[in-house]
Amino acid sequence: MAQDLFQAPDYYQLDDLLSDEHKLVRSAAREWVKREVTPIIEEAAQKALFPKQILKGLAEIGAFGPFIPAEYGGAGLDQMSYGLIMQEIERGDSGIRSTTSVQSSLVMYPIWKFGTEEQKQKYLPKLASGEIMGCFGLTEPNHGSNPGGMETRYKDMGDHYLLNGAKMWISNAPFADIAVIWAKNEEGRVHGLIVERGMDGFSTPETHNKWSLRASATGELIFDNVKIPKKNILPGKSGLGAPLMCLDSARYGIAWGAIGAAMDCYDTALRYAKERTQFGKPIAAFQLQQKKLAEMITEITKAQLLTWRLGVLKNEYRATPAQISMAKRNNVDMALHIAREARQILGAMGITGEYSIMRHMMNLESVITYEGTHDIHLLITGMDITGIPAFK
Ligand code: TGC
Ligand code: FAD
Repeated sequence: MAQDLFQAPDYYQLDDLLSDEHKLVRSAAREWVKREVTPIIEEAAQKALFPKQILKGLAEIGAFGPFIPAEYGGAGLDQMSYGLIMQEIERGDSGIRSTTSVQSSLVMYPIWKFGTEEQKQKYLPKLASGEIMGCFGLTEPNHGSNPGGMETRYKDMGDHYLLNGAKMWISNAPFADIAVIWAKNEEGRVHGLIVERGMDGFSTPETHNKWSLRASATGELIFDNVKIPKKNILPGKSGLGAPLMCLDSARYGIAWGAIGAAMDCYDTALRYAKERTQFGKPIAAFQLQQKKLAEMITEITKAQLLTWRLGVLKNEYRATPAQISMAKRNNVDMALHIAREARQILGAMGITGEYSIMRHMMNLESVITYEGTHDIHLLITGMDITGIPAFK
């Protein structure tokens, strides 16, 4: 890929709303992405390989469990910092942000919130340093938007649990050392369990032929009479609300991340439009191209404001799940729209790996589907404002 000339747009001077620490954290992540992600990401995506060599660097910039307290190896940062790190990483690639979101919000978060002290001591420091990696199994072949219908079950066998079932579309599954998975007990109540690679009957086949999120490894989790030690259950919370709380944290990070992808597309398109000449003029001089660019920066600015406010609410423990849904839905849709418009500004060059835009566009097709589809988040807003659930 060409040299990384990224300059972050800040049309409404939102930097004034950030603390020095926020800017420092963001700058470390931004520089790291320029140095370590940009040079390798295009080839990784083309070859559909997860670039494992970046894990150490992700840990060093505090991307694994930014909000986890330092006593468990986390960076002990606030939610605004978490969001800014996700923004910068997704500016590089949504697949890398996926790996990071899963590790932080879907693996470390449930262990921290619902785990025993022994589980926290055992897993969190190693997850924070990237020594071990995790994945999160909620979706099943027959239950995506409706996780409450899950069929994966565990039985109490006295000295252990016996786990059977399958999860599908699981980010990090092919290489994860542990899986935080959600299964029903004999009474039909959902609980979280920690499954470790190497347990008999546990396998993680990789999902191939993706056109999207190619630099992220996706797979299945298959449980065939897996014996789970009783100490591996997460005792702090049961019911579907437990995995959904994890999703709230991840969806919040995605709301920020999508802005990163949008900023990269906008910045690339703006630079290209000023440099590319047709009919004796830079294409940026044509009203049609200016309309696209002006609308992009308007939408990015609106998303930045929405998300900054969400960060403030999240820091104050006042952000509701429905507010998070609104931001995830709006920002991912905004980013996908900008990616499509930006690609057109680049003409034929837009379809090549010389520029990041097409990769962002393809990635965002997954981002708009996972962690709750575009439709599901709309229904969550609908339920919130009317009081009537329209899912069923
Ligand atoms: P419903 O009856 O409404 O709720 C069941 C219980 O959960 C509580 N709850 C929540 N709690 C916290 N946060 C939320 N966002 C919550 N939403 C609901 C609710 O209060 C209730 O609690 P209780 O105590 O009364 O039992 O559930 P439902 O079965 O009607 O489903 C509602 C629905 C459709 C909104 C929900 O299930 C949903 O969000 N579906 C989308 C599924 C989804 O997002 N899957 C994501 C899988 S993980 C993933 O995609 C990772 S990608 C990672 C990456 O690579 O970045
Ligand atoms: P479905 O639920 O079958 O939905 C299909 C269509 O029907 C969608 O357009 C949807 O909006 C619509 N629909 C469904 N229900 C309704 C309704 N009530 N009203 C109106 N429309 C409706 N899951 C994990 O657990 N862990 C992971 O790490 C993970 N990583 C992923 C990585 C990738 C690359 C992808 C693509 C997915 C990942 N997922 C993961 C799964 C993801 O969360 C699901 O794909 C998502 O929740 C949607 O489920 P589904 O694909 O089964 O679609």
